[in-house]
Amino acid sequence: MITVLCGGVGAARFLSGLVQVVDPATITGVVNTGDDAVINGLAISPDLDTIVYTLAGAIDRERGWGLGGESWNTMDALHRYAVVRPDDSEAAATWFNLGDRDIATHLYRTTRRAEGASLTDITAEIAAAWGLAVRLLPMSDDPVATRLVLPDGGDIAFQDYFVRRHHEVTVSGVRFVGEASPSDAAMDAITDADTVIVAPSNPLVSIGPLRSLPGIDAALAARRDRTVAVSPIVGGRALKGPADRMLTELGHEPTVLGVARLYRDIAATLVIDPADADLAAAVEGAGMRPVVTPSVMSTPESAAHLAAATLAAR
Ligand code: FO1
Repeated sequence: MITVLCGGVGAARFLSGLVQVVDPATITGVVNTGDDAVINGLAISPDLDTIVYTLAGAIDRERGWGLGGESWNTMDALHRYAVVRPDDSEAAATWFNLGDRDIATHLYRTTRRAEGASLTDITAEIAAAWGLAVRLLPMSDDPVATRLVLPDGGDIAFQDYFVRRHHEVTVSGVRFVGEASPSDAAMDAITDADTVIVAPSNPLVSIGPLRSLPGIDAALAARRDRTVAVSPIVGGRALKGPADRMLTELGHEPTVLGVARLYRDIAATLVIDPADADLAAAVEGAGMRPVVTPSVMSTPESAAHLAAATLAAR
């Protein structure tokens, strides 16, 4: 059994490679929910949905989120109300784009939440509706909110930072708010797995929320020799999103060495791209065994290659 610790787009592409090289029924994804938000009254779990849509072959590949071939009639209609919205209201939020068909997923999740269903059960239902064989688990059934600390000491919600402000503001810290525990299923998936893979996701705001849950880091450290991490940084740049800038702003080196220093306590091996081969010795010096293999997942074939090389690195 293989368990993959997941954020959003990078993890989704990695899983889409992994299902090509092993039986999908042997794969469990434990997914970050620190990005989750209630927007326009809808419970949205962006990382879970990105993974479901990607594995179902329904993702908009260019954006990396939402459904391909979407229409936006609801968002267009919402603009009518944005002009009458009181200043202190979050109604008619048009900064966060919800496609017409994507909204169906959020309506389902929101209604099931209101009925008292756990996010674990709802996620299984959504994955089944899309015909997925991979088991997807939210990291927790409790709400956890990733918040970005600004230089003035105030903090903002993740989607406010990422989407509303286009991750253009400087951040001075990350906070995870909520008295959350990992779900039993998520914890078991980590402790029982033959191999744990840390997907090429942002170490601070995608994998960080998972690691902030009580017991997760200790469980990973206890099986460190059977855990492989894949660097989301290639040639000093994040493949997608603000991970490189965020690493710098928060005092880490924006390279595979910085990634190794963040992961060395929980994983023995770090997969890095040939573009970073010159840092392999430094990664080793930091306490991780480097494995060099092409890590840019621009095609289904390259994602499958990375997944196979990651499994071979065990
Ligand atoms: N990302 C954007 O950059 N702009 C959006 O308007 C946006 C809407 C959106 C709607 C549903 C969903 O599941 C994801 C969405 N994302 C959007 C992506 C998402 O918020 C981020 O990529 C993740 O939270 C980071 O992993």
